[in-house]
Amino acid sequence: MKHLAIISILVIIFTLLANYFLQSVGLLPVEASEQATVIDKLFNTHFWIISFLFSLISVVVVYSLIVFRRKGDDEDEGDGKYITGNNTLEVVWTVIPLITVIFFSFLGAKSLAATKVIEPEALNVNVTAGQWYWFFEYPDFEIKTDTLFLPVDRQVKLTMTSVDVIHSFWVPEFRVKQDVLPGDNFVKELYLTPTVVGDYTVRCAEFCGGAHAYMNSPVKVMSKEKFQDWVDTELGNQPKDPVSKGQKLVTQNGCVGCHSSDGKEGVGPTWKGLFGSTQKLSDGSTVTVDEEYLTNSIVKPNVQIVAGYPANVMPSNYADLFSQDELSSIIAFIKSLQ
Ligand code: HEC
Ligand SMILES: [Cu+2]
Repeated sequence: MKHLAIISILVIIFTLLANYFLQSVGLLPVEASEQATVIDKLFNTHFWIISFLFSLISVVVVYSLIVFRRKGDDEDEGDGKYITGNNTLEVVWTVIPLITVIFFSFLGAKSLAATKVIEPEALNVNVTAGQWYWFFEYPDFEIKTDTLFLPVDRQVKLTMTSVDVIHSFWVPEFRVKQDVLPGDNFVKELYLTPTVVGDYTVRCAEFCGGAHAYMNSPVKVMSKEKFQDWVDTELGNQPKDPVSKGQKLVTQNGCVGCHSSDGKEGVGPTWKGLFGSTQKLSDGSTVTVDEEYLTNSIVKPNVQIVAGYPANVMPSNYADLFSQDELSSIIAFIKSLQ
């Protein structure tokens, strides 16, 4: 009884330690899709079971080795007790694993179903795999590309086919994986809802010949606005006149969260009637708002501070963010607000 108590406590401690170890070695990359959350839950449950089984076996073995070893003055070299069968024990060690396995197949089926939930407003992308490339088509926009561009937080439905052998579409951060088969009868679908903006890589996860290992393509998950921007660029729908271009830029880059175009007070001064006016600065001086002043206010926002407004609030990285052309479009837009 004493041994059983000690072993139970040790098993619990080692289960916790083993699980902590499994969680902290970074077995899984970032979780970047809704489907990944489902899969990771399952993974984590497995980690617990693995930790427990590992501890149960190794603790009992190591404990027996140490505690039940032959002591120095022990002269008895006879055999141990001969045991032939124990029904209770056999039923227990059959039924417990059986229930565990059935439970996990239930969890597995449930998770699989959760990764296949279809949302009606999903973005359609047709994926073609070939030796050795990925190719993507957006039927709604008639865009073709070899980089997979995806908007964040919107489901995408990948309709996939291969032109030659079997490939497999896999972005580890999204967790879900799907074989891509040749032939019109074997078109496969995969549903993804990216949740983290960033750059990923789609790999081929099915050996498909010589350059299989290099069958990688970039996957770019971007904000909804950036995605729309990309679509507009691809379709040649970008505004061409500087004022509309500038308006688009200030909306996309969040300037309008602090600056109004209609005279309303905000975190920063309104842009209405700004150009050509005389602006009071916090050091008591005044300036006439011209193009040079506007440029400086955007790229070096902390040099000249408008009186009555806080310094160091406006982001100071716009010099790196905007090209010369974009800056002049923004200024053209501000100028137009008379
Ligand atoms: C987090 C809030 C914030 C954001 C975002 C922001 N600004 Fe500002 N901006 C300010 C504040 C506060 C001031 C006033 C203090 C100063 O002069 O730095 C200011 C001042 C300015 C001025 C000078 C205005 C005047 O009346 O003289 C211009 C021009 C300007 N911002 C343009 C921009 C542009 C273009 C963007 C986006 C690319 C932007 N700002 C984004 C807060 C912001
Ligand atoms: Cu392949």
